[in-house]
Amino acid sequence: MRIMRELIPCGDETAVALGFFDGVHRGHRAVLADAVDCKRQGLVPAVFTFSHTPKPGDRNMQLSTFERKARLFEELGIELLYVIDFNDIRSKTPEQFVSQILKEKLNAKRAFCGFNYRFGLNGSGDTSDLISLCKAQGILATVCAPVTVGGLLASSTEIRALLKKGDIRLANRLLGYEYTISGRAVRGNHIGSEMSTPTINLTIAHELALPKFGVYASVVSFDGKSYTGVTNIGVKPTVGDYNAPNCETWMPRFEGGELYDKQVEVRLIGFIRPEKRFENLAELEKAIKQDGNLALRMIEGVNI
Ligand code: RBF
Ligand code: MG
Repeated sequence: MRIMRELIPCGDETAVALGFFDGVHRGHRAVLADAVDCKRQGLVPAVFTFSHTPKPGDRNMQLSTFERKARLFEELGIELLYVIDFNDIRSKTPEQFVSQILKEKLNAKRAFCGFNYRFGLNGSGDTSDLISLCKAQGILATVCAPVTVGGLLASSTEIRALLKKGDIRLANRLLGYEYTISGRAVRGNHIGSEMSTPTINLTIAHELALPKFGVYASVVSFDGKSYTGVTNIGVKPTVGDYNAPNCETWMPRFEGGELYDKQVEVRLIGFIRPEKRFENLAELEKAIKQDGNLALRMIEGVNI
């Protein structure tokens, strides 16, 4: 997938999917799939999106880092990604956006967007504006229908709310993949290695939405291998570690080995319990082992 960070012509005829695509959820996937289908007509499947410029107080809002988003686009068959600073185009009217960007830079023949798409100066353009303005430029624009899963609208807002409630299973169904925290393993406080449940610690990208603090059954991947894990997302009230929220995982079947600095992915599969303050470390250790058994049962269907 080619990534363009400047508004320069791409040189191809494109079918472009429009949106911010936070989370690349099932609703987004419908839009992206329509663009990818146009490959059969000889068009290059493209995405036009914005780089996020976080404002203060804007932390922990996004369902995907840019890196994950880009990877998901690529997996879905997108071949060209324009990721543009919003400030560079915010003053363009809907007409200018269509003629100067979709037509002149992306050479779009088809355009696809979600049912609630807005564009141009102050979001003044809506989907019917897109259709008519595109038509005037020889571009066929299509508005994709909303996607519902289990009676819920697949939307970033809905998914954020489900994560906050700890309903990871439904959040994952709306996403179309498992909510994932990834990063390099950092040093923990070493209490875990004294506790017979050594853990792997990841810091959580500051822009990423936080699930409800608590313990989750998870699948952990590194070095091309995957292990069942049990992951605490939170601030560890028992050990008084009230710093930034941490993602800490014990893998009951992992027999040790240095994990520090490894690139790790933690996929959250099922909610086990809320994070709480234990009376002492022995109680906490007992709980972690119990959590581990539950995770093995949930993910591998076994008891140990
Ligand atoms: N810390 C807490 O203060 N409360 C918890 O409920 C809690 N649950 C955890 C569950 C699991 C599966 C893991 C791996 C850790 C948990 N922790 C919890 C973090 C714990 O305080 C941390 O592992 C210690 O610092 C030992 O490293
Ligand atoms: Mg949306």
